[in-house]
Amino acid sequence: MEQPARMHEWESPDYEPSLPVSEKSNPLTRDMDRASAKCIVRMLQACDAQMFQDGTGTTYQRLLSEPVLETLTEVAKKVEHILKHPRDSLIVLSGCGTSGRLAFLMASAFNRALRELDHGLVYSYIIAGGDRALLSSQEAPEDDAELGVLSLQRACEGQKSVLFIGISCGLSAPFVAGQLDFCLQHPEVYTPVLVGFNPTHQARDERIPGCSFTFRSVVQRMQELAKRGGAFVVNPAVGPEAISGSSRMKGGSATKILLEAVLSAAHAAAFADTPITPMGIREDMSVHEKTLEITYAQAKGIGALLEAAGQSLRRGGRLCYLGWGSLGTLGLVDASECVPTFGAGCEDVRGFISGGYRALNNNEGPLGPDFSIAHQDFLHQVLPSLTDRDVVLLLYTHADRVGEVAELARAAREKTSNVHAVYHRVDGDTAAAVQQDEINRLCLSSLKFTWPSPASGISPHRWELSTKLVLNAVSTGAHVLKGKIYQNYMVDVQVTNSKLYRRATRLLQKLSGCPESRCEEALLKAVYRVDELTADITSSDIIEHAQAARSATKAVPLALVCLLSDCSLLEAGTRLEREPIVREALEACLS
Ligand code: F1P
Repeated sequence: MEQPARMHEWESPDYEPSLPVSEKSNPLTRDMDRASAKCIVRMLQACDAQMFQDGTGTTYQRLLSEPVLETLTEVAKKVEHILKHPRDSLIVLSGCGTSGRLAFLMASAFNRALRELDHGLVYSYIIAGGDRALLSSQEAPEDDAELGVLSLQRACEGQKSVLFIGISCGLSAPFVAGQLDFCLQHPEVYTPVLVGFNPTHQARDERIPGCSFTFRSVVQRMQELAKRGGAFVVNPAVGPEAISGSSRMKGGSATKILLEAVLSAAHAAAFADTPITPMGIREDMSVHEKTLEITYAQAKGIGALLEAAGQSLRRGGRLCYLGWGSLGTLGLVDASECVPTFGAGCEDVRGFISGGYRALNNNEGPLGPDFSIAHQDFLHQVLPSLTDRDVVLLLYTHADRVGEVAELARAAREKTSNVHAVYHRVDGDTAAAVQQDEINRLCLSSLKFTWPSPASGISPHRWELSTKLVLNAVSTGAHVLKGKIYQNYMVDVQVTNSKLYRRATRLLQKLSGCPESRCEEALLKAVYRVDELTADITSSDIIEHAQAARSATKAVPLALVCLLSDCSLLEAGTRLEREPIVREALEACLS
């Protein structure tokens, strides 16, 4: 007889009941801030494995639950239809932050597949804040529902049939809510699909300025229409993030797993007559369980990399990702997320991609000198000042120009011994063995992943998810080791939009035990750098506070020190300067 699945602590209805899954703290990572590099990797592995756990016996749908597979099958059929009838039709993937970056990544990859088939391109992406948001945090536009609608209209001008895939891991971004609402109002053109990782009753219910709807009310309308096949809601739970609320991690991975399964199934149906079935989608997603296993089988190597990156950041050094192809894009994405998540400086973690904007192939093309992303830029701007304190991480596959990798490794090695590599190859491939040997000799550590050849049904795309997991582990772990995390909370988060502002206020309440009003007051004082709040400040709304917070570094740690020690901002600032490791500064206040 089959055993009923064991309920995990976070799945209990009593576990942090006021928070949606995407904002809960994960019981597995409670002590992450005190863990060694090796333990951090193990914790991340356990958290990622939750993506594939069975939800039987709980109220949560999971990635592989029947209803989720059924919905994904229906969505794949809609995609297939557009692929077969592309005239005046479009598939738009849209999201904010990481969700928008993944929308870009997938639209690019599947358009590339179409180009190879000489087929017209049908995918388009939208990211809140435009292409700059691919490379940096632009969180204010996430609150702007109207902007969401305008960018959707712009992307779809002249189209007669649009499949709109809106991604918001927390079912929370007003930018996406606005777009979904617009689709619901124009069903003759738009079929909306929502992708996120909370049950619908946990969708955000906060009023969106200037709108008559909330995210939750839009979801409810979608659910009604879904009964008639006019809309689709895909919202399995994947468990709380390793760092509370950091949806760039599992949220991003699950988005990739699930949408790639849908789009691959649709392409196989349209171009190879393979029928789309829930079982096929299930198999495609399940392969990623194996991707996780193969990746974390190298936990020791990942741990060593994380330790090197952590040491480097602690000593004021930099972490540079030098990538090729889509792995280069993943490096850019991971680096961009460190600023808002950990309060990192823009130079702390930087990504560079071979071929720069030509390879990125983004809608807006080159974004100017503030966004230099080519390897040439690395050679001119970073290499001259590179030292042993800095870490260089090469990200490539056997299909890339390995000679170029060796050349860059040589150049970096002249400046720092801290050169490392993450290299993927397909089983049986021995190309460029000589250059590969040279790269191995130049690198202090090399993580080599060998994937079954595509003939066995595992496509080379798997190395993208694998690289995402490694990079997320390295950048998250390095910041944990730098002391940027308290327990499993991001204490140095930027409060640059309403979601992050609310999260920060909640965190202050939790860690200080003070009432909400006092916490918000302390946060505002830290954002505006004043000891007394003026009427101007108190009469402003969250959007204005979030704007002011763009230039306020360390607002949350400052507010917390003020609350815990009942001191002035000046005094809190001095304490944090004396003890820049946020966790230790807080512990000193708590003890
Ligand atoms: C969008 C997002 C996240 C980012 C941060 C701010 O979230 O930009 O990608 O990590 O949490 O919000 P969502 O709409 O996908 O939930």
